[in-house]
Amino acid sequence: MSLIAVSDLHLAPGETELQSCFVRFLEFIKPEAESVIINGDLFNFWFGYRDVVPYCYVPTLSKLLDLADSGVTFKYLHGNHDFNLGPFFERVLPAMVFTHSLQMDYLGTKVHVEHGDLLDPEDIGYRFLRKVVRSRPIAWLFHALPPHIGLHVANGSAHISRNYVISKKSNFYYHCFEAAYRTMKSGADLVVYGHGHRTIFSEMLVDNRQKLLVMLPGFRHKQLYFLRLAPDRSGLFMFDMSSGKERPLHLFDIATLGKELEA
Ligand SMILES: [Mn+2]
Repeated sequence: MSLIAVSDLHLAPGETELQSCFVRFLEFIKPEAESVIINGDLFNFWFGYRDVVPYCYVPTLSKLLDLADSGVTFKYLHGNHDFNLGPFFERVLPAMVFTHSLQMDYLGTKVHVEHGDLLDPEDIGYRFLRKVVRSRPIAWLFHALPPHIGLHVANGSAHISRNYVISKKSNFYYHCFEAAYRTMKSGADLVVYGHGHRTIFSEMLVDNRQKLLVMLPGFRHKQLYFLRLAPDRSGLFMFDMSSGKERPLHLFDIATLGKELEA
């Protein structure tokens, strides 16, 4: 049995190919997955309305339910595009929802998962915007507007999406490593981020212990990148949407993470 993590797939209305790939991927992992972590930005925009879900996402939602029916559990971390998950994810599926980060133990390895939109402390403008879009008046406005209008406006402004690249001027990746180092210093053995839309697979030595930082990029060149934690086959993998097969990118032995190196 394995734990699977994905991030930043940015599913969007009208882009059925990527959604079909995700549905196919879910079917692919169904026999082995014990738990699936969605590390934010699964959708380009999601708002948890009280009574409706956008019909364009029915293939994804029904496949998630299918996995839940077969015993798979879900953990969903807020992204910056999907932070108001609402009844479907919180009560129907249901997923355990995390607003910022999640810490868990997997086979003795301490795992820290975080979307990553707050890693850059210099990005004051984003922090302000984040507070505004997550405020009660904005949520109230969304509930008050007919869904087709709210979704139209939000999808229109959220298309920064998959091809989004962190600004060259930003020190995002520097902050990423710095935050990971701090998190490892306080005990984590494996740190998993998303948000950057780039792949990072970096072994780090902290307090003479082997640690690992992974950044999941979402889709890259029609491949869905995912992290698998399993006793015998842990690693960063790519799922190819045309062949429906997986390919390992970096494998690692989860039993070595957090272990002290011999002098
Ligand atoms: Mn993001």
